[in-house]
This record gives sequence, C-alpha cells and structure tokens, in this order.
Amino acid sequence: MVAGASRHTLAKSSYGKTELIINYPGKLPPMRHPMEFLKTAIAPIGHIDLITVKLPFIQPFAISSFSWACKEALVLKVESGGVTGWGECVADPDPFYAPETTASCAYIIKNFLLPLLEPGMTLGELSQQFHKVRGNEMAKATVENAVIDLLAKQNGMKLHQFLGWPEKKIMSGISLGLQETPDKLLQAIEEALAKKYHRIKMKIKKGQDVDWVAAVRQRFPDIALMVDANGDYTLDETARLQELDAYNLMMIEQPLSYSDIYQHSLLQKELKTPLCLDESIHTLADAHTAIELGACRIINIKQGRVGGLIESLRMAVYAASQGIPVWSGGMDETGIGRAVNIHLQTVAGFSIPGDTSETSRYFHEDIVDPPVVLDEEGFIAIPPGPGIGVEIIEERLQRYTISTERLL
Ligand code: OSB
Ligand code: MG
Repeated sequence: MVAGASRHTLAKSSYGKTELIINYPGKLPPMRHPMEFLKTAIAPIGHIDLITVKLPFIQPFAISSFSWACKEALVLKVESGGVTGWGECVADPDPFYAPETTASCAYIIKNFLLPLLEPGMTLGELSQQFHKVRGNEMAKATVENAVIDLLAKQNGMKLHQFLGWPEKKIMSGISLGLQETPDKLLQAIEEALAKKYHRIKMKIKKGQDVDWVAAVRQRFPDIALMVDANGDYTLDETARLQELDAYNLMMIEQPLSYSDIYQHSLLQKELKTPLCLDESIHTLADAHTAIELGACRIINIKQGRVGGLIESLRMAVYAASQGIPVWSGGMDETGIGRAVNIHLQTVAGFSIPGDTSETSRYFHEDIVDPPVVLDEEGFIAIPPGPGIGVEIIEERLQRYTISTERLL
C-alpha cells in the first residue's frame, strides 16, 4: 500500500471511535488517546434556541482584512431535563476572516446539522454523522460544543475532565489588533507586560510590518513576540518577510492566502522564523498536509474553526506525535467560547501560550460570570462550575440579544 493512502485511511477511520489511534507510519510508534467521552449517549433534547448576540467592543479590533467594532455571534442553547448546554459560534456576520458567516451557520445548523441529532445516539456517532456535511466547520463546532457542555454538566464534570485531561493553569497571550501609531502599539504592549501576559502577538499588514516590529524589538528586546498577517502577503513579497528574520519572532502566523498550504511550504524554506497556519487549517487532514509539506512548524488550533473540540483533540495529539507544537487561537469570543478555549488548553500539545486574554480587554460587560482574569504570574484558572464552568447571566444575555429563534 502507498504510505500516503494508509495514513489517510487511518486518519478517517478513527472518526467516531472511542479510542483515537494516531498511526502515521514512518515516525513515532502509534499513539493511543482514550476518547471515552465519545461513548456518552445524548439524552432527548427538550428545547433548542438559536440566539444572536451583539456586544460592543471596548475598542475596534483590526486585522489586515477588516476591522470589527462589535462582537456579533450566534449562541446555541440546548436544554435537556433541566440542564442547559451552550455553544458559541465563532463566525462573524461577514466573510472577511473566513468564508462562513453567522447567517450561513444558522442555515446549516437548522437545516442540516440539528436534523442529524437523534436521542440515544452517542457523541461519537453524532460527530460521525456530521461528516456527511462537508466543510461548515464553524456551524458544526457550535452544535458539538453545546452538546458536549450539556453532557459534561449532566455527568457532573468540568469540560476538561469530561474530555479526559487533568486540570492545570492556562498560559495567557494577547493579540493586539493593528494600531494607529507605533506609539500606541508600544503602549499597548507595555500594559500587557504589566499584566504579565506570557506572549504578545501583533497584527501586521503590508506597509505596517518591519518598521513596526523593529520599533517593538528596540523597546522590548526580550519579550515573547509573534506577528499575524491574516493572509496579506504573496510569495512575491518573500524578501520583505525575510527581513522579519532579524527580530527573533516566535513565529509568523498565516502570511499567505487564507486558503493556501503549498505556497507556505515554499515560503517556509526561505525563512528562519517558524510559520504558523491559522486560516488554512480546517481538519486533521489539512494539518497532516501542512506538516508533511513543511508548510508550518506550529499550528494555531481554533476549536471553532476546525469543527469543534473532537477534531481539535485529534489534531493536537497528531501534531504532538510529529513534534509540532500547537496553541489555542481565539475569535474575540464572549465568555462562552472563551471558556471552551481555556478547557481545550489542558490537552497535551498546547505548549505555547495562545490568544486567551482577559475579558476586560474586549467588553465592559460580558454575558457570563466569572470573567477571565490573569493571576499575578499571568496564568488563567479553569472556570469553577460544571461543563464550560461559567454561568450565563440571563438578564445580560437578554440585553445583548438582537434576535432569537426557538428551533425545538
Ligand atoms: O487571526 O487570530 C486571528 C480575531 C479575529 C479574527 C482573526 C483573528 C483574531 C485574533 C484575536 O487574533 C484573538 C482573540 O483575542 O480572541
Ligand atoms: Mg490568526
């Protein structure tokens, strides 16, 4: 059998199984990860509500392709026997970070994903059913997260426990949007360092890159620093990107197109700085392609971008087996999605600080309690309650709700 073919078959065949077997030939021995939680049966659902919330950001968040003034997101509320599970969708109302939107996700959730949910089926079976629907990972993650939160709560477990990973303190990282002036950027970094953030990410775009990084490095020679271009460059700009090699960056995130893997592999050969992929990775198969091609040395796992926690676990375990570190990205989530990102980082392989920062950076008021805060060493604690561990405050949820639809 061709090596490539066997790898792919193995990757696919572990969907829905209770044990994740990563058996990519030629490197390490097979890795087994107990996925006991996939055996949990889903009780009959009483009600499902699809809620759209809109929260103003304290300040707009700008990346190379767009600037957002507020957080608008779908929230799925799944109730069964008096217990409520919550799932936040990471899609924006627009397709300027990723192709999926809140409207496309609502459509896919209502018409194609929820109809696959049958009482009595296991979580693993649901995840397997979801593979009938191609792409639409953000929509899938919304449903999967709500169901997993529900199951964890029904079993009296915290989310990370339910997934099979021990509690730990989570590293923090801040993603600074494009700033108006270098001085404002330096000031934002100063404030982040005072809070003891473990890693600083700055957004770059064409024309706002090398000089800005140089200014930061001059002032802060030793900080853990990385840049994210959100796909603003082409291979023609390789020389420009090579200039970044002089600044000891942890990584350059997604320099080339949101849909490219191959050209990143060509670029990585020309750079000393590790590349990290974000937008281009939607599945374990994408991660496999990227790692085998040498398109990146680090992967950003956003659970919402890759179809949810199950695919995130598979990806993290596989990347670890290949010596590729991963970290958790963020999508400026409300406290619901932010809590999921925190639990995810208990999984082995999340060895680099992610984009998990304090709630107070984004919102004057969030829809959950408690907010995310950093301790004196810059770490984040796992939220205290069962499931995702945060409590949704109904009164605030209602205040920020712009539409709501009962689906069941
Ligand atoms: O590329 O990681 C990104 C926010 C919106 C869209 C894309 C990205 C981001 C962030 C913010 O970097 C991460 C966060 O603070 O949640
Ligand atoms: Mg990114």
